[in-house]
Amino acid sequence: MFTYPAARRGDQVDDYHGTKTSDPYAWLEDPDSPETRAFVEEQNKLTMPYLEKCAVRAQFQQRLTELYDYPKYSCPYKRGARYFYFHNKGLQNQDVLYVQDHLDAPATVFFDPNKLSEDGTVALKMGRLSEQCEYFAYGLSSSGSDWVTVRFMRADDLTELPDVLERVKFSCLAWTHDAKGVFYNCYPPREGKADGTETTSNINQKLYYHAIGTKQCEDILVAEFPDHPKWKSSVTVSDDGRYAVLSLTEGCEPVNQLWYCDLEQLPDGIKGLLPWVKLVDNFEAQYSYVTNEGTVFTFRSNLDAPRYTLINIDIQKPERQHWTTLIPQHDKDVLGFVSCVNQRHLLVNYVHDVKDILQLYELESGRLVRDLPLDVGTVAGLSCKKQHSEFFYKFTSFTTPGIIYHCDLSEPKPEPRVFRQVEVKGVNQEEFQTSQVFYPSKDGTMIPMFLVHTKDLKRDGTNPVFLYGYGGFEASIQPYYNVAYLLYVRHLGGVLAVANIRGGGEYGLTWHKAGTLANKQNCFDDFQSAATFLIQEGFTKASRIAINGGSNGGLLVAACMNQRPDLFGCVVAEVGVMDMLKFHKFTIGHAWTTDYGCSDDPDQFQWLIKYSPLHNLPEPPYSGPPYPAVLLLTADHDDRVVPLHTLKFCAALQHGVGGSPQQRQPLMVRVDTRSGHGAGKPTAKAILEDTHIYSFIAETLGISWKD
Ligand code: X99
Repeated sequence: MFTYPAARRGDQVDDYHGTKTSDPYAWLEDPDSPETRAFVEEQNKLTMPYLEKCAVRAQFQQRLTELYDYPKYSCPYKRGARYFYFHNKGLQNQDVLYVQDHLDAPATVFFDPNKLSEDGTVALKMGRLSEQCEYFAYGLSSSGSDWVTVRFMRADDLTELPDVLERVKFSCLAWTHDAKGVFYNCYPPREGKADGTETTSNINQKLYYHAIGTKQCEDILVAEFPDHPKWKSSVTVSDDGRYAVLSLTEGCEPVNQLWYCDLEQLPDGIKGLLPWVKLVDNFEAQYSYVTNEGTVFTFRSNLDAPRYTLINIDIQKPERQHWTTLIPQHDKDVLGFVSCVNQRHLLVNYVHDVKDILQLYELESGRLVRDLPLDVGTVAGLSCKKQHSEFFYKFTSFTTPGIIYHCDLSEPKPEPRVFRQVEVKGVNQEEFQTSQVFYPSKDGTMIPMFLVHTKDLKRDGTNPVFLYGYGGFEASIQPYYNVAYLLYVRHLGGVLAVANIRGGGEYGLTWHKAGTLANKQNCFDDFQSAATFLIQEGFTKASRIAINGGSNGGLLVAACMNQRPDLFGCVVAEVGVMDMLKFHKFTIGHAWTTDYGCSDDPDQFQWLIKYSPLHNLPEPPYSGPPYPAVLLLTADHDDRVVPLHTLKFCAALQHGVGGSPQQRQPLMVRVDTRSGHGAGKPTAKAILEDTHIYSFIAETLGISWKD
């Protein structure tokens, strides 16, 4: 039994369309109050010693550090005449950007974020070289926050420019081809701090042009949407440099408006609000710029095509009846990313049952030229440019850290060749087996799931399982390399299961929509059915299943735990959305109403109250089945999903379940500092966090270390 810190229960009651809902821990919404700080401190005082004392902690940490220490590389990309690529020697906190004159030439450091902080908490968020490689514009973020500061450097001699752009968030960063400046987005100044620990709503984003050598206060406002505070905008400068292509979004749904501006038609350059031409002025479908040949633009789109298609629009004949299909929708596979290469080719990715396909097409005709060889897994990176004949792509899978291929289409018989392959040290890939299974969900829908385990696994119904899911925002969870997963399989004798539940984009827009809004329960049913399947198939039993998810996946595992506390042995919910009635009020939460709906609407309130993790916890005294062991994680600079979700959920969980005499498993929260939602997390923090997560799972499921 654990004694949890006492947390005051306030008397706040909210009225949602006549339904009174109490919010006793609303006081935790203020991240700066002494009471909130004390709550966090007391929780950490309980959690951190517990995590540190877990039986496998030292071995896991040592082995994870050892196995994580392998060189990592991104695909190189060419700018001007030089090649740039990211590289991490192994345990460096942040990847370093290198430059070389040609592929066999020695590389030198171009930009090293590790130099910017002692503890690696300053990360490079975005970096853009100008077209002829005169300048490098780059955005830095601190402590994992979404806030970005943009700076500039001369690319030839690496001298810093005085230009600084602040209050940048959810921004594009696009050079005009004359290298005179960049398009970027920022939010208007507001009262109070903006360091990522605040919770204030991000609204009224604006689009600016910053001319090199000027002050930010002189930046040219090129687009704003005062009647639409939730709109976000993003500029792509066309491959030929002539057009600024503007995409407008309202939330996270894959739909946008598409406006453009002919930069050659501006008599004195960019001097004020641009004369945007509205090619698409509604949010019915998504249009992503691929390339253009003169006035004929190619877009990836889901217009009447839930699995996506390529369309051509001649902006001189913008009416719908003139739009043509370049590559039609596939019968089954989802058209993924598309890039133009070698002037007249397209590199096209398809997702076939959650595995990647890569093909080369002709831009002019949409004709398939050839398949590019790819093992079973994921294209984790692709670099190419329309005017260059060569391209690189990086393959990864659960057991392959990365193989980078290089291909030059100017050769007489171009053939992709392995350019770089990192050796997996310490783990023998031969010991692992990856498979894909399809299991039925509650409504009979077949759900794909990847399983990774050692080849000698016995199906004796007792194996520990690590079941991961996400289920939202059209995000597909494709195979990826994660050292901690391999340790779980190899040294904790576990089975990794990744369930491709609805809400994601695995089979396109239809699959996505089947897990949103009124259909959100499908995500939870799919995930619970994964656990049931693994039990029925003899892999495991409920008390040996750990479930894990982050962000929308934190919501997933918390909701599943409330619905079936008996089905899982351990729940690890990272940076989760737990208060479904209030999420839209904080930072960028309003953008997620496209997946979740919003409690302001009476019908949507009814969907949300049914599964909101915070609102579906038991009241004491609780006498139902004991809850699984719970580890919640959040961080003080998470301004994507603000920590209050996890803190309120933790207080309510400990209050509702923590006092029950049958509850033997811990219900804990780990609150990190100088850390955020996940992006840009330094290696040292990532290793420590994974160590704590897996040690907690091993401790609470009763797993011992296997050498
Ligand atoms: C977001 O909230 C995306 C936020 N975001 C933008 C960016 O809207 O990061 C944007 C515009 C332009 C540049 C960069 C950005 N997302 C992304 C959701 C899931 C996602 C998220 O973080 F759609 F994949 N969530 C947290 C959803 C629930 C929990």
